[in-house]
Amino acid sequence: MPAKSKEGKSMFLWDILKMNRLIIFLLLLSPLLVSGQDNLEQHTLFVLESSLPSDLLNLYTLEKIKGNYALRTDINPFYLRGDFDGDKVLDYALGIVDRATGKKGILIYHFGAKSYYVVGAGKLISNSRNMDDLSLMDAWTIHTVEEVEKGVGETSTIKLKGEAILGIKTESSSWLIYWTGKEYSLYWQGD
Ligand SMILES: [Ca+2]
Repeated sequence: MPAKSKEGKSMFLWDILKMNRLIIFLLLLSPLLVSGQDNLEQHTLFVLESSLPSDLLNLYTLEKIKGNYALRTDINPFYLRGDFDGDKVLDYALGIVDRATGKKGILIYHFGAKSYYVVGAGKLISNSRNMDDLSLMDAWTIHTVEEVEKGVGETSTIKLKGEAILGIKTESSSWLIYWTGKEYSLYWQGD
């Protein structure tokens, strides 16, 4: 049946042409899919930035800060308020990501003193066993109790000058980030 075989052959060629068109279409579409993810990320960052209190936004949008650090989008809440230096004025702690290394940390703003500190995000944290990245922290909260129990592996106890940040790796470990009067230091709580 030559006519049938001819038709079958042309159908086969037609299928290949359709397949090629589909592949070309997908190849053309792929950059759009990637940029769609970028747009989503940009939108998330825009929403978070728009949600910042104006005092914290003014600090964050300084070129030397925003130019070097992106907002951390994978922690909730993405900023905390507490009196970290103990001057009775509420301060801010904001989750950030070092743009150069992707290492995560915290931007702490002493609102009364108008000074800020970067904890982690590529900078070594005092008494942290050489930690410069807080990516492991998947939850955080304010620690308001002044008396701190002696932590696992710690040789001395500490007395807090203000409130501290309790960093948590859920179902694993926790630590305090607290103001010593000169710098932010880490104090392990439990493993
Ligand atoms: Ca304060």
